[in-house]
Amino acid sequence: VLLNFLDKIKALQKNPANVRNLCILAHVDHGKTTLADSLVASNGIISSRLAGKLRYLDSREDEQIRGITMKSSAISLHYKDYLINLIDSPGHVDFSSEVSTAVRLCDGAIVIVDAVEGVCPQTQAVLRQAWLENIRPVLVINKIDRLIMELKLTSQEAYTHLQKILEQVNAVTGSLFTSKVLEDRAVKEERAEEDKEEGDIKPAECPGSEQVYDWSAGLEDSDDSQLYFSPDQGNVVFASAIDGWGFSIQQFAQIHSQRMGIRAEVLLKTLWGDFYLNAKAKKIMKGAHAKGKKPLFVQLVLDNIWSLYDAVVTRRDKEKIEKMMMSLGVKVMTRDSRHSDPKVLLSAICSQWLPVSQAVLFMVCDKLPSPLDMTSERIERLMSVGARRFHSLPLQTQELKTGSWPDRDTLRDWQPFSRRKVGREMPNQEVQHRTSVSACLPPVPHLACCTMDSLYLLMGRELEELEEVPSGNVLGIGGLEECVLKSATLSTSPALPPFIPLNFEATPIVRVAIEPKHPSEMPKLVRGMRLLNQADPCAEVLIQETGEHVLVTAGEVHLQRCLDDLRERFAKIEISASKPIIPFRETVIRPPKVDMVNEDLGKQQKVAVIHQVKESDTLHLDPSGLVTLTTPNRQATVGVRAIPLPEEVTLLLEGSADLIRTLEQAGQAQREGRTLDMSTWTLDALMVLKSRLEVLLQGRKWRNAVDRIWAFGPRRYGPNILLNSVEGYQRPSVWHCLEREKGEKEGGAKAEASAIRDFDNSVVSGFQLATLSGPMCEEPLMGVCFSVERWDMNFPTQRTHLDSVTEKDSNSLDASVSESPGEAVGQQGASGKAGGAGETPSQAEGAMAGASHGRLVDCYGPFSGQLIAAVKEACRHAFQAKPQRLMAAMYTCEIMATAEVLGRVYGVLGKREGRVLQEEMKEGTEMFIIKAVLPVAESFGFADEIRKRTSGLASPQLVFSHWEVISSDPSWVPTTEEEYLHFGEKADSANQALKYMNGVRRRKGLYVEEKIVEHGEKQRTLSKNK
Ligand SMILES: Nc1nc2c(ncn2[C@@H]2O[C@H](COP(=O)(O)OP(=O)(O)OP(=O)(O)O)[C@@H](O)[C@H]2O)c(=O)[nH]1
Ligand SMILES: [Mg+2]
Repeated sequence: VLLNFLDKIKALQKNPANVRNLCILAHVDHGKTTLADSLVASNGIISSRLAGKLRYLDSREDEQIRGITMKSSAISLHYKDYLINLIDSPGHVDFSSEVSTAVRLCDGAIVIVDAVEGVCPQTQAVLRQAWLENIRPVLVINKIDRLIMELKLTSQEAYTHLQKILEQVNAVTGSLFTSKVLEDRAVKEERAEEDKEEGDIKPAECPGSEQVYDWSAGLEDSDDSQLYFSPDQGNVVFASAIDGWGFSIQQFAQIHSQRMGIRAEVLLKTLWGDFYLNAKAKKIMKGAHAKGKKPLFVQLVLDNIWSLYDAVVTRRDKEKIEKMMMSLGVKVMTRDSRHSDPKVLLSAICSQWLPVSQAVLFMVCDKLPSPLDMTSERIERLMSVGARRFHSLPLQTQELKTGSWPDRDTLRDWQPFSRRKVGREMPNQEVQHRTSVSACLPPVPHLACCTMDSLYLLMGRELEELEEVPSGNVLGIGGLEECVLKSATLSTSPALPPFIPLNFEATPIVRVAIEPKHPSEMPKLVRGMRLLNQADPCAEVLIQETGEHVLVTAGEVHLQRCLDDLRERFAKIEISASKPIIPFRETVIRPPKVDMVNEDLGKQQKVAVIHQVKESDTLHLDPSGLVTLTTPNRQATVGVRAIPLPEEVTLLLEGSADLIRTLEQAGQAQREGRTLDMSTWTLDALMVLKSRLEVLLQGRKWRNAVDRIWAFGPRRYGPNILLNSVEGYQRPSVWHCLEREKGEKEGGAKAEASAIRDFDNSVVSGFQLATLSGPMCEEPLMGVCFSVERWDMNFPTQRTHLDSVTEKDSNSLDASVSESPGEAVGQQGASGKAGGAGETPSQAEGAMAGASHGRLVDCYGPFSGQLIAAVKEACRHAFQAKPQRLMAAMYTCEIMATAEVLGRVYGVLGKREGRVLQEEMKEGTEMFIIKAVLPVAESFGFADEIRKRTSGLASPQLVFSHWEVISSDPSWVPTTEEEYLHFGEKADSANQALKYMNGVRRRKGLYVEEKIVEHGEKQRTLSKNK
């Protein structure tokens, strides 16, 4: 039988017009795997009695135990003369990267929605993902049995409820569509503009409308009727996967048209909607709602199902059941009809009457496109990596869009999924592959040659080796583990650019350090982690400077799966993982007005803050927060001030990281004398970013700030800014390269060819280092602007003998050491400027004394290195001169709970420092939806705790959302009597920020200021009393 089956599949593979590649997408637990079971059973791979119980595609042990899917799995099925390559994806947020992979491989998707829960956060996410990949969805509204048995709705109520769900789903699609139309219009304008540049516009086509920005333009004339889910379009199936039934209204239209003598097309148009049957006139009329009549859908469809449930499950009326089975023409086995569980009989009847697999498979073959129908839009999108525009790709590459397509694959795991376009694939054929994860902006992207060992048909839990796979199919490829990391584009032609990277919705945020139980097994662990990194699209593996092996995952459940994978598949050793490492950010804020006990702070705070910076001969601080630092060789002095960025600016910068990275690459290209061929869209987006920054950075402090931006950091695209406030130092701003990309002539702001400019890069590097790890606990900075207000260089004019350097230099050092106390006194005096000003002469002297220094190297090492260090230190001190705060990563979660357990949910949230944002009743149900934010640091075990406290009624999905400043000041200590009383001597009871900070410092092996003996007095009194 199996051989037969294989032959059939192989034969079907050859006809791409009849191939359907599709995935099942939904929120967690909405019944994807259960539905897949029914489809699998229709091919006889599992028995239909087990369908829904086996969850065949959840083949991992942990998937079966936890009852959720963690990895996508694929299976090939046949239906009539169609071949269906089906991928079941996980619904839990932690695994949303699996969904990204699945949608890339498919042309269509089955989106499932739970009839009770309706549209949930992940439903929206998967609809968005399907949309972004340009794949067509069909809808299955599942678990309709719950409306009958759990919510005990009448058929009429259920109809209203189903209508609402359909509206919700269509609302999501609608908003995606609108944004798409707007984007398309932008692209069209871009084309028009380009054509104009090329000078071949036809006047009739260009009615000067570019200036008119009508938001609705294009909306009216875009056809969206295909887009929405509507039962009469045939793209909606109503189902109960667990009871094995499902139908689309076509089926009922067919049944009733024979019975009632009404044309099937008429019924098809009226079965869903506000229509009713006028029995006397034997006519279908509009306006059921207004006239209080039963809609056709209720009368002809739902009522049948409702009475079947009533007879079989609720009343167990043997006679009635017999009658119904007669009229439906259904026969069941005696052991089913005698079974003590009425559900067995029910599903036996239903799966014959309205088999869900037939309804779904028919819809899929009828409505979803074949691989041949792939739109040129999708192909163009796939090939336009990064900021490149499709037109600027080599001609040879553009040709690939039409005509014969090379092979296209996305790979994962050891039997990676992949997908073929046109051409025949043979084992041992050499192909080039490029990793599509790399940014690929340089014209010659990462490219390697490899040979495919073997090709497989993916059959859920099994693999079947194949000699060849015709194009348009999903397949497994063996033997690529040496050359593929996470994902790759395979091609026989080097002209094919790597496909755009996958859209990931999840951010890896939970990190743990991993160790083997036995230290000698370290090499195995290293290898295992490398394999894991390759196989999992979302997990990150890195080795920290401290030598720790760190694993970064999307969430707790994902972490658990990765650890299991490491133990059982990749490393095959015992491992131990540290507690999760929580990321923090460091920032500065404007001086607060009140302290921890809500007392007015006044002037005293300022003094306290400033004293944190210890001055020395090369370091000076004025009370306004300007830090001046001189390099050890005295050749350069920088003055830096830290300024908190407005919150909106930080948010904007964070959200625009990719754009800023592109900007940085353009700058790099410019420095090397190239251009990047940015698409107009990217250029526009950058200009918008610039003008939004200009709007947000208002006020005297920020005058011209946007044009003075020197760099972003850390890693050159982070949410911190280096600002050029040096008087008289002209350097082109970061935006300068845009002009060149636009093709304009280079403006007057030519780079200043001064000696000082050569070291520009060192200042940027210093800033990058400073923002990469802050002084509080060496975590990255966020939302800080470092304004460089002074940058003096004193270069010796000529070189003399090097042997005199050391001596003279040490002299100068001594001199300034003896000077420094005087200066410090001067600083404490009223005039802040005096310190800064008084320093310059000594500086100049120092430089004079060292006049014989080599230009770049002296006893302190290369000069650029000194400057980097000086800028870094200056930034750190400037940071410390301001009130510092920690920022915590926050999750958002949506929790669905019934009224009874609401209080307990709030209890758990409160205990974990969570904050409720919103609470509303889910329409048509007894459920409340609570939206809350929760610090990542407090989130471990949260989902479990909520589930336990609410006996499984509420289950939250945590998604990383943003960074938030922790309001308490980690450096605060009680000073007054009252404060001692209130907080105790250590004051750590209330200081969450200090707790977090010390936690991080301890982990990193940094010095922690802490009392070691606690409650010393209490111990003494105790022993005395004995
Ligand atoms: N009442 C009812 N329960 C169902 C139905 N379909 C699935 N379930 C139940 O819903 C639960 C989740 O089903 P799964 O098929 O594992 O859901 P899933 O969407 O694959 O979940 P993930 O893969 O973890 O996202 C199981 O307990 C099923 O028995 C249905 O039609 N009616
Ligand atoms: Mg599943």
